[in-house]
Amino acid sequence: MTPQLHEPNEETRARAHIDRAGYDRMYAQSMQDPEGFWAREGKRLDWIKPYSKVKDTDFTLGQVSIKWFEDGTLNVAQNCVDRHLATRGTQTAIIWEPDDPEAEAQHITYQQLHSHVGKMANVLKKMGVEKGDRVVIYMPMIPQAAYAMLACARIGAIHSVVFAGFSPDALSARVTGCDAKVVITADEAPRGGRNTPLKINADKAFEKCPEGTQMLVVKRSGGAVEMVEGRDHWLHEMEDGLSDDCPAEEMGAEDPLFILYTSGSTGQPKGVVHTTGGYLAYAAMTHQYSFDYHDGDVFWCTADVGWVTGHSYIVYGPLANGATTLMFEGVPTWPDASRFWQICEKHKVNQFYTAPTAIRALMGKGDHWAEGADLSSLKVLGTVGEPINPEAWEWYDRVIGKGRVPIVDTWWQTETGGHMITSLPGAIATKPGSATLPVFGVKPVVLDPQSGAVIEETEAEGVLAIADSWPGQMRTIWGDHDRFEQTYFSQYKGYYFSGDGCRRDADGYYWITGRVDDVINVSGHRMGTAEVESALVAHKAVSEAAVVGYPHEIKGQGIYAYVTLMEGVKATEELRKALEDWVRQEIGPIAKPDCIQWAPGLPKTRSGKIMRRILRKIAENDHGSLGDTSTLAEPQVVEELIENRMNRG
Ligand code: 6R9
Repeated sequence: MTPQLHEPNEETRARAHIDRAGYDRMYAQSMQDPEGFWAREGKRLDWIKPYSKVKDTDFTLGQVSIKWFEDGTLNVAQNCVDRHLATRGTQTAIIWEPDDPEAEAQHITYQQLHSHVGKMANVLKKMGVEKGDRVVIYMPMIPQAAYAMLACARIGAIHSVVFAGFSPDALSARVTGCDAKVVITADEAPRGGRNTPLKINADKAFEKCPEGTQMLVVKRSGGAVEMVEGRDHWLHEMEDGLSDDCPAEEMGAEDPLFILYTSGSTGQPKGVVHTTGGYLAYAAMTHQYSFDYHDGDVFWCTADVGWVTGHSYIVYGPLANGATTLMFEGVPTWPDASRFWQICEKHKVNQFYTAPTAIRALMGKGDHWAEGADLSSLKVLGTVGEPINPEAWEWYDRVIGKGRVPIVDTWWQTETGGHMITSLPGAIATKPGSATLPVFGVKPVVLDPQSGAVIEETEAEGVLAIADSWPGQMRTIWGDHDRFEQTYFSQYKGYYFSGDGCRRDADGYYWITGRVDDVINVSGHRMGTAEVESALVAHKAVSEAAVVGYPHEIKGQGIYAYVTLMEGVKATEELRKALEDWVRQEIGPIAKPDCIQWAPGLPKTRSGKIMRRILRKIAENDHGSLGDTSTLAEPQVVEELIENRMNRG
C-alpha cells in the first residue's frame, strides 16, 4: 500500500524559505561542491578570525579525523547572545513556563540573558574554572540551565549536561569520566507536581567523586538542603556583587564545546564530543530550514536539556538564530493532558517539536484535551526520537495540526549534532512514518548489512550509513578516540555507521526501521541493553541477565529482562520488585524493566555468547520464527523460556 502523500498547502508554501526546486538545487550544490556550500553556510556565524580552510575530514579506519573551519576562531555565547543585542536586545530570548501552571511564566530578553550569562561565567571563573576545564550541569528545566551552558561556552569551559532523571551513580560516573571541576545543580527539580531532590542526589554522587570537585547550587524550590563548607556554593550568594561583564574567550573552531554521554551497544555510556564552529553552524542552519523558522517566531522544543535535542534545538540552534525559545519545566500530562496545548495557546507557539512517545500518550487520553485550546498559531509540527507510527502521525496531523500544519519527522542522533534526514515545511511532501529526504550536505547510503556493499538502486533496504562528513558530526569519544573509530567506522569501511536500519522507497524517501544493534529506544530515550544488564548483575541475588527490547504501545519499546538467580535464591514477587527498584536506583527511572522473567538458563552458543535474537523473539511473542537454534549449547532452555513467558496482557 502506498501511504498517502501530503503535499504542502498554499499557506505553508507562501511562507517557506525554500520550495521544492530550491531544495533540489541547494542539495545538488552541497553534493557537487561541499567546500563552497559550507563556506557560505559558515558565514551564518560571527567569526573573530575568519576561516580559510573549510573541510578537512577523513573516514579511513585508523586515521579518522574530522575538522571543519579549523583555522577560524569564534565564541558560541557571543554568537548566541551578544551579537543580537544591537538589533533585538529587548526581544524575548527565553520564555520559561514553570511546572506549576498557576506560577508566573518568565520572559527573559536577550539583554537579560547577556547579563545572567556574564554573571554566571564570572562565578565559574571565581571558582577556578578555566578554558578547557569540564563542568557538569545537573539541572531542572529552568533558565539557569541555559545560562550555565552559555556561561561555560563564554569562558571556554566544556560542559557535560546530565539528565536530572539520572541516579547518583550515573551522575558520579559522568563527573568522574570527564574529571569535572564543578557540578552545577539545584536544590530540587519540580516536575509533574513532585520534587526530585537533585542536591541530595548530587551529595550521594559526590561520595564517589574525586576530592576537590565543587558544587554550585541554584535555589529553585527552597527545599531543605545541606551545604558542605568549602565545597558547595549557592549561585545567588556567589553572584552577589559580581559584575555581569565577562569577556568572551576566543575559541578555535575545533575546540570542544560540550561532552554528552549516550548509550551504545557495548560497555558504559560514551562521552560524545562536539566542537565549536561546525556544530553551531549546523544547529543554526537546521533550526532555520527544518522548522522554517522566521524572525519573531516562538519556537518550542519539549525535550529536556539533558538530551542532545535540548542542546541543539532549545539552546544553541534557536539562540544562534536570535529566536524566542520556550523552555518548559513540567510534563505533558500534569495537571492534566491539556498542558502542552494550553502552553501553545498561552505563548502563541509557532513551531512545536516533540517525540512520538508523548504524542501516543496524549492520543491515548482522548481528543478533547486538545480541542479546548486555540492552536491557530501553530505553523510547523515536528517529531524526533524514534520512528513515528502512522496512527500517531495521523492524530498529530488531524487533532493538533487540524490538517493545515506540516509535520517534519527529523531523523538524527546525539552523534550527528543536528537533523540529518527530514522534510522541509513548504518544500517536501510528507508520507506518515518517513523522515523523507537528506539535509543539505548529508549523503546517506543504504548498505547491505552482510557484505557492506552500497545498494545503488533507489529502492533499497539495509543499514543506514553516511558517506561523507558534515559540520555537526561528533569529533571523538571523550578520552577514547580508538573506541570512536571502532564504534562508527570499523564495521563498514569508509562510512559513518548510524546503527539504524532503513528502507529507501521509489521516491528516494528514507524510512528508519530502528536500531540494528543492542541499543533500545524507550520513550525516545536511548539505552544500551548492556547497561541494564550490568546494573542487574550488580545485585547480589543475580547471577546472569540478558535484556532486550519489545514493542510497547506508548513507549515504543519496553525493557524485557531475563534474569538467572544465584544458586539457592528464591524467585519471589518481592525480589522482582526489588530488582526493578535496584535498576531504578543504579541508572534512573527510565531504565526500570517493564518485565522481568526468571530464566533458569539462557540460550547460548557453544562459545558462550547469549543468543539475543532468540530472546528478542520470545519477548515479542513471535516464537513461531525463532530461526536456527542448532548452534545452541542447550536447546531445551528455549522451550522453558517460551513456556514461562511473562503474560503482559
Ligand atoms: C535526536 C535523538 C538516536 C536514535 C537514532 C534512531 C532514533 C531519532 C528518529 C529516530 C526514526 C526519527 N531516532 N530520531 N528514528 N525516526 N525521526 O533522538 O538522538 O538520543 O542519540 O537517539 O534515535 O534509532 O539512531 P539519540
